[in-house]
Amino acid sequence: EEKAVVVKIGGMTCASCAKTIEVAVGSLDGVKSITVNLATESARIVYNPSVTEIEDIRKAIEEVGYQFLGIE
Ligand code: 9UX
Repeated sequence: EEKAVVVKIGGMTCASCAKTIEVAVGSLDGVKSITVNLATESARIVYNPSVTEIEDIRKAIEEVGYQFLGIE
């Protein structure tokens, strides 16, 4: 089963920031895809909630230095 969420992210100022988040979250088990949108400061993430919880995604974003601002 897959779930799609849009997460608001703070602290991104360039395309490299977006790429860093894509790699960090995209490498988590259970994350099928992530598309970061710098302009809207958000990311659309498709994942399997029985493998990776939203809490794990929050931690991955914070570990690389950005803010998890909640689910849209
Ligand atoms: Mo470049 Mo984005 O240092 O923080 S990765 S601005």
